[in-house]
Amino acid sequence: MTSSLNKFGIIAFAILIAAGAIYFLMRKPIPSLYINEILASSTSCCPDQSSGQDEFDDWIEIYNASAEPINMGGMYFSQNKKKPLSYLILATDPQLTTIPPGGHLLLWADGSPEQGALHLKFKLNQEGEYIGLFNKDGRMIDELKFGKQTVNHSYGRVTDGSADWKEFSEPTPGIANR
Ligand SMILES: [Ca+2]
Ligand SMILES: [Ca+2]
Repeated sequence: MTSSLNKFGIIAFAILIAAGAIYFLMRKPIPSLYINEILASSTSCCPDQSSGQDEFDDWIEIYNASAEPINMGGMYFSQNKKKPLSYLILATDPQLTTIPPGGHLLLWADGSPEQGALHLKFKLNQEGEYIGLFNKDGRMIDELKFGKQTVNHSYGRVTDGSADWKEFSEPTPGIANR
């Protein structure tokens, strides 16, 4: 009796390990997206015109380094690494939220989600802060910790996807950093 129970336990354990391994191997790789450029304080640069008026909103540019289109709908931003699933990017408009291979997407950090799927529920802190981009399953895609920002200057990767960052006096929202 005891040995058949043990056998059952071992089989159940083996099945559990196999299921875990299959899940681990089958899950999708983390998308090749980068937080590529941000603007945390704007009075004249590149207004958001989605309301019909010029709104000098904060923004976050994302770069798709992969050879496939990537839909950001369903992903999350967070200002707190311990709470990755803070701000959902709505999956209601894939045409808006899909980035072509090698392309860029501008998300407005304007605290006005009613303006559409590209408008986030939070704004960036000009004094500096943490922002992270997280996959649907909570895995981190990319993160950035930035310091105090100059008005109308952006902070971005020196070139798209590069490891080095710099301040840009001429921001390049939605196009390659240069
Ligand atoms: Ca806006
Ligand atoms: Ca850019």
